[in-house]
Amino acid sequence: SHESVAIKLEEHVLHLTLNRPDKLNSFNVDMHLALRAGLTQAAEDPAVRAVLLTGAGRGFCAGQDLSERNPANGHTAPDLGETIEQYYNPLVRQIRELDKPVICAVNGVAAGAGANLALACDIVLAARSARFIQAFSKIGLIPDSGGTWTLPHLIGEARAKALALTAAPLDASTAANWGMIWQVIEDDQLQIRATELARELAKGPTFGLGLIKQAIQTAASSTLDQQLELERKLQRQAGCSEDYAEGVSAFLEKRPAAFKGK
Ligand code: T3D
Repeated sequence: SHESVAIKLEEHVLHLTLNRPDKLNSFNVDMHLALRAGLTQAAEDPAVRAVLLTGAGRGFCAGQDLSERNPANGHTAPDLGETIEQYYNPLVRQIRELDKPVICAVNGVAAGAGANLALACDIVLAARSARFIQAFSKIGLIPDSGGTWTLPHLIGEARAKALALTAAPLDASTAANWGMIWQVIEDDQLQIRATELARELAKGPTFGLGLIKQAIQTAASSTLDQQLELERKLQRQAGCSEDYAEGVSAFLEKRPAAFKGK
């Protein structure tokens, strides 16, 4: 049977592969619901300790499936506020609120909401041939899925505005040089390297990694003083974890740590 998101759990990594390759993995309702279900599984299943999001075929994700928005098929304009609220915003919130690392392997073009979905993830690797396109302005829309927030935070207002206003494609190495993503990987190595990274993180102190993610995300809206207070609170929690005790013991015994994720 055809699934619009292929889901597989292997070595504590939940692989979520957008799987509408002949539509460049653009979003229809079915793919939204499938991805949402995958992210819910990631949150609820303790066996999941990292997520790897990628796309099948030559593209990562081309954003909204525009064939579902063909004006010729309807008399009134769709309420995009409603589709954003129902479908796009929940995905971004799920990724940001998940207390486990989310790695994104951008295997090809990432356009519109597809680009911003990638930027919502914690660590983004991109294939050398991948492109990021804020395609929205070409059809009269604005960047959504958090793009107007992630872009200026990651690359600054000047670059964010130019990308969003012009819809100019950004190649993967420029994206990495600008600090928009973590690394560029040669095309034929991307899935291998992304899987290695995800498996490595999945063997990590998952509880502590979740706290790191939370702390860094909170910084964007905090003063230094608030952040120092948050660090104190979260470090207290981390210090009570089994993995902290194991990490210190392993260091002192000069052996690799065997983390349990709690
Ligand atoms: O509506 C709401 O709910 C609001 C939310 C909006 C969120 C958004 O994401 S809005 C932005 C939507 N996305 C776009 O505007 C991008 C449209 N696609 C493109 O500009 C290009 O396809 C790409 C730059 C991504 C890739 O170009 P290229 O030349 O590599 O491939 P292509 O030939 O254009 O596409 C291959 C096929 O995929 C093609 O179908 P065909 O001709 O082989 O039958 C193309 O039509 C299809 N495809 C690509 N993107 C979409 C799509 N079909 C439907 N919707 C798409 N977004």
